[in-house]
Amino acid sequence: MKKVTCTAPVNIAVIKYWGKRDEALILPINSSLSVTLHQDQLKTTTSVAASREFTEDRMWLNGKEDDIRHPRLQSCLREIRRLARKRRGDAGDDGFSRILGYKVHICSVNNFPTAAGLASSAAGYACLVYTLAKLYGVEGELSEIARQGSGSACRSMYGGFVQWVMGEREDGKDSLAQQVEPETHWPELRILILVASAEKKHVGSTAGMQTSVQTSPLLKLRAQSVVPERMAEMIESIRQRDFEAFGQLTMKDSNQFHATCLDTYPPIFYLNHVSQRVISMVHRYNAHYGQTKVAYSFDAGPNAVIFTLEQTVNEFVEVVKRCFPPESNGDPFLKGLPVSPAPLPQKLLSAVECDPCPGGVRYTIVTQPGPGPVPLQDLNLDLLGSDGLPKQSA
Ligand code: 2P0
Repeated sequence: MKKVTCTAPVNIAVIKYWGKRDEALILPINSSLSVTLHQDQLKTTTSVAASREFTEDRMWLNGKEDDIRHPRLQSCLREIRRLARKRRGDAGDDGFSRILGYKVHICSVNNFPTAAGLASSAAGYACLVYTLAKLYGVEGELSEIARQGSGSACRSMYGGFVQWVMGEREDGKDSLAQQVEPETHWPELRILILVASAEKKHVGSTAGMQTSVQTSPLLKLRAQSVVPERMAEMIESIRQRDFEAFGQLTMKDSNQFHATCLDTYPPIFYLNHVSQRVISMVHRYNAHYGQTKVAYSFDAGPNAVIFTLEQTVNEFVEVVKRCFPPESNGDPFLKGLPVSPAPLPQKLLSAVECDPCPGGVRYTIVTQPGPGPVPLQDLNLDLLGSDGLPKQSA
């Protein structure tokens, strides 16, 4: 039996992907750009084993056996095996070729609750593709395959700041992720995830974007005339570490994405009353300082992702606690990077004054940009036992 274990990160888009031009190959109608989050706080771990003894391909997700026949999973398996055959064609029988004929067992877990509504498909498919590539000894460009698992997964194949170039070809060979800057480029950047609700989202991304493509004129305008310019501006703001430009553009792009959801017919609502309060809190905070010190972004759910700089974290967390007094349910309100108490000047307090909404934010994860997928260092932490079955079940 050959076994490999790797981990992969979550990413948050600051220029959003919403809408496909090809459903089967997962080709987008616009390019997008994201920040890869640090795996110390959020990651997927995947173990893959291949053995002559296995009679079928099998998969376990977060401790429960899942259907391996899922079409997108099958696309990834098929494509990576195809690539392995092609790239290793001339290498002869070096051990990799032999295991290509074996069935695989796949076991994957997230270190964050799926119920938190955080995008798990991006980290999940990135991790699957990266781990399979290591198993079969495939090097080089893999984002094209991760993309076929889930669009946003291609951006989780790199660390730091990553663009997914939409490409032009019909076969998708040029629809790839590229690193814009590595995670070390902007060391002061911090990301706070304000987990707003445990509700399951009403409309999944795949179905939601399909309806948006069919019905929203705003989405068409966005893809054709807004995003191309914004991509260039966003890349420039990152290169310059210009938080004012980066933050403004991040908020505007999140807002436009949610406007296209509202422009979809029937409309899709991902933001809730907590999200709206976060938006208002951020704008009041920035207005008090007369500059963009904090920026929000929302995906297909009500959780807020906050971008800010290290020097602002302590004070802003105090503001969050004022607006959303933590409800003690035994769990800590703050997870991740350390936060220290900070005084809130009276003038600032009045500026951000709001009706407190107790428990509106369940907890906050503090993190920073991080690296792309990596092989697991501590081999004792792998997920499949010597019998090829999960060490732990749900
Ligand atoms: C993004 N989202 O750019 C956008 C912003 C949600 C809002 O990518 O159908 O799970 O698997 O390609 O990647 C969520 O969509 O959709 C997403 P599929 P995916 O991060």
